[in-house]
Amino acid sequence: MHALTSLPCLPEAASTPLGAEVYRGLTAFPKKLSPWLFYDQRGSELFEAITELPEYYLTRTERGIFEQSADDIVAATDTNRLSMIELGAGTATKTGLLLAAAVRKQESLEYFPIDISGSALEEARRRIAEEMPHVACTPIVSDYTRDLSEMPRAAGRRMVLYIGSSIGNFEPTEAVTLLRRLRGQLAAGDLLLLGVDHVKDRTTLLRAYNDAAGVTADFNRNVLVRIKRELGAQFRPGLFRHRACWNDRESRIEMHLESLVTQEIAIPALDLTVSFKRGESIHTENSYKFTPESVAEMLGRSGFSVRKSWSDEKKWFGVYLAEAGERRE
Ligand code: AVI
Repeated sequence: MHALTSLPCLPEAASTPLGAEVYRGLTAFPKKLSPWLFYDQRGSELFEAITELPEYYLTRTERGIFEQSADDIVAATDTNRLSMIELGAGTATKTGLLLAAAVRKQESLEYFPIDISGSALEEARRRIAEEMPHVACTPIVSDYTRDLSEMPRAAGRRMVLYIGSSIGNFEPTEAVTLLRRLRGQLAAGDLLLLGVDHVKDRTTLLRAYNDAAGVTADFNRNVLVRIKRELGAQFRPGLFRHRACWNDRESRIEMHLESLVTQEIAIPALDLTVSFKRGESIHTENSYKFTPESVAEMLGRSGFSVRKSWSDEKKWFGVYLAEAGERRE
């Protein structure tokens, strides 16, 4: 005979992506929340502000690599019929340097920016139409982390851009799963241009996630502001402290929100009350840092092989051009 088990009857809000993630994350031990929760309108603005901070070297360094080597990157693709697809393109500001280099080489270019934000893509499309008449830009509004089936079938060789070290916000196994799914949508010989942040001295890494102006702290706490607003939770986000630390064994920066007091937080939309001890934290983000070897290994496990790479003088950031190998059945 089977024992009767009662399934928990959860409120409707727990079945939305946000509600389900918050329910799962805040009832887990240790508590955690997924980094995609950062990116509502305010979170995206705060992230834009982070990219301009003196301590946040990532964006500036990658842009420097493109300024220096965009022509060389395009030359290394070895074709005059290149098209570009960009995952998580946003407003595609850095990409302009690569688009311009491709137009110098082959006169015209098809470019497909993919992003979950329609408004960011519209801004990209308008700017490109104005400034780069030889680029045919077709924006695709889609969440590439869930669905890659909209991958455009452009003529010639496709190069997928996945820049900004976004791959570093996935757990290593998830990163390989995502890259393998991407490989599954490509033909042998198609290309991936991957931007990753390199392992470096701990002080530089920690400063990038602990800026003096407190923008990263606001970005981190914004997840709480969002839970408060969208799920009607009753608490003060200011009673959580932003904490970033370097986990050397896992090669990652971790971000946490640490409760400054013992408190109980009611989240009516989820029919949930969450208790925090003083000093207890919610793990909100991992940002993995790579070495040339660990990038090659991740790409190899995903069906790609590195063809060429570029870096800055200090070797702080890396841009890797990888080729999709033959499919193994
Ligand atoms: C989007 N991603 C690459 C950023 C990073 O550096 O991991 C997100 C971020 N988190 C804190 N600051 C920036």
